[in-house]
Amino acid sequence: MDAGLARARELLAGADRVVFLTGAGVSAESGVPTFRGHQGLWKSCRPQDLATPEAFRADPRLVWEWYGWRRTLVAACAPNPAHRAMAGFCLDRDATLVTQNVDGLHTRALLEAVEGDAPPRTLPLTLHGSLFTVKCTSCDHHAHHDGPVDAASLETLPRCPSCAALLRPGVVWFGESLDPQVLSRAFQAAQEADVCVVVGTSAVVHPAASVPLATLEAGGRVLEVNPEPTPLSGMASAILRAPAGRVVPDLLEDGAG
Ligand code: BJW
Ligand code: ZN
Repeated sequence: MDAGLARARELLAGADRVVFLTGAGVSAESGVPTFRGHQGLWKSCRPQDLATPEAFRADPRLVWEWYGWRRTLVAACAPNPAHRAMAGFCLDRDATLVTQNVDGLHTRALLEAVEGDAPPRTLPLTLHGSLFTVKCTSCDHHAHHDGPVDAASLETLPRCPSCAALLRPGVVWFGESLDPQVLSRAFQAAQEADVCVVVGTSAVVHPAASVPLATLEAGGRVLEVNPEPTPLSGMASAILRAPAGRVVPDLLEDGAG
């Protein structure tokens, strides 16, 4: 076995509690584009035009068109071996999955893993919301919403059933606060974890990128899975420079705990 993988498995074997922090890279092998990097979404679109409350106020039709396109793209994707390995690990071990991803693939992998059995004890903590929910721009209404969105004009965009204001995607944009309960559960899990496994994130967006720091500050270790270096790499006790779908199953397979 590769020395890096052996070291990483050893770290996990000695851990009672584990927290995972994942980002777009974990879904790359499922066909979901990442944000940054050569083929990332931000190469062809500017985040300030699409992923801020100001952008939605300025042009809700354009923003909904983009989110509608991403919904269709993600709906055609399936969990990959990394999602499935993490789901299996979370069902067997004391582990919490925290994700920045809005694609729902971790949840789908978990639900597939428990098919026919009782529902999983906990679902992933989704720091940045979900592509398949909406919230009202005026009242508290929020709901699951995975149907098609007609972004042909302002008049055809989805409206709130309670107050008729525009609905918006149920995601967290730049400059917006994350759900305080979700955030607090993520940081608590990170503080209590012996190991934080960070998979497929550039670790530049905060407060998500601070989750592994909470593990380190509480005396735990960080293990990174990413083909490229990140600001977290220098703090990691073990690093696997490989695509998540290839290496995460080997990392988490039976025997690593
Ligand atoms: C693979 C792979 C393979 C490829 N296998 N790996 C502290 C310091 C500086 C700034 C701030 C700070 N605190 C807050 C801020 C401001 C801001 C921020 O962080 N800005 C920085 C970018 C500078 N943060 C916020 O605004 C947040 N809100 C907030 O803090 O509220 C409080 C507040 C309010 C007002 C003022 C100030 C504070 C909210 C952040 C919301 C982020 N939203 C997005 C869009 C979500 C909706 C959507 O999807 O449309 O979330 S942006 C985008 O980035 C998305 C992602 O979740 C997020 C992180 O990206 P991620 O997942 O890391 O993806 P990539 O593409 O960056 O990286 C992919 C990685 O995978 C790469 O490393 C590849 O190498 C790797 N990879 N293939 C494994 N096969
Ligand atoms: Zn409303």
